[in-house]
Amino acid sequence: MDIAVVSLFPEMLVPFAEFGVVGRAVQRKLVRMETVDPRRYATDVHGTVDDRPYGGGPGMLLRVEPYATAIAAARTRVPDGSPVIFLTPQGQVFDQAVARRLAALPGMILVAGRYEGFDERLIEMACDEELSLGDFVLSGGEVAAMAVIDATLRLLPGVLGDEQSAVEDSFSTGLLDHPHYTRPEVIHGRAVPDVLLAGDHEAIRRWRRKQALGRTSLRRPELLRGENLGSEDRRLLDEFLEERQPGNEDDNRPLH
Ligand code: 9D3
Repeated sequence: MDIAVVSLFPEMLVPFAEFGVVGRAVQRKLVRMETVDPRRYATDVHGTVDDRPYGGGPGMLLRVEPYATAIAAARTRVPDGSPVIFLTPQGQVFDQAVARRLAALPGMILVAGRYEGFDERLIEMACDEELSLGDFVLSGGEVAAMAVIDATLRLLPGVLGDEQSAVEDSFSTGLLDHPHYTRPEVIHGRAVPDVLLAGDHEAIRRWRRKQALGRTSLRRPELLRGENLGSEDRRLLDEFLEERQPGNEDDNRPLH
């Protein structure tokens, strides 16, 4: 996949493309990432990319011309059929289903804004799709672009290598994750749940499924609304909710 990011702060993307899962994907040439800085396409000597809003009001807007030219330059860096995706607070909320859709593309152009955002005519002319990370205020689109890239690249064949974690991940199951424990067996009086130590793998699978269902039901009930739980899932969730009395912290209780 070829990705071009249009940004006034291209340096923000450099360490992102160097480390961890994304860094490895770049190294292995499973993805090509480039940045295009609209300031380089400004027409005046000062490299002006912003201007004051018509109608008044606070803040500055991003001008059409430098961004339109930068996006045209970005088009030459990605395959035909790569959509131009603006990161804006007004966009569709990014989720795992969107990540799966993007992972099937040959490439994409991500456009990150700053200040109060874009002149609307740029969006009308040059944007195929707007994405948001959710209802909170960022200082610009770069962090959102990195989140979109990260979630998308993880779904490309070969990117995760041996860790086939992507398929078993929360959200591919549609549920929140179950709790995890590693050594030591007891810390600050808190023990690892017995079932995880006993070696009964069917019991462990059931316990994890039950925890995942229970936590999803308590913390993110909207994720379960669409789901039609099977008979085992319904029984496990009923058990979880039954066992959850005030004061019963079950396996997580301190041992003193
Ligand atoms: C505080 C300024 N807001 C006035 C009503 C508007 C506003 C403009 C520009 C708010 C944020 C931004 C910059 N945000 C992004 O570029 C952005 C974003 C976000 O803020 N939240 C969630 N997803 C995204 S994607 C891009």
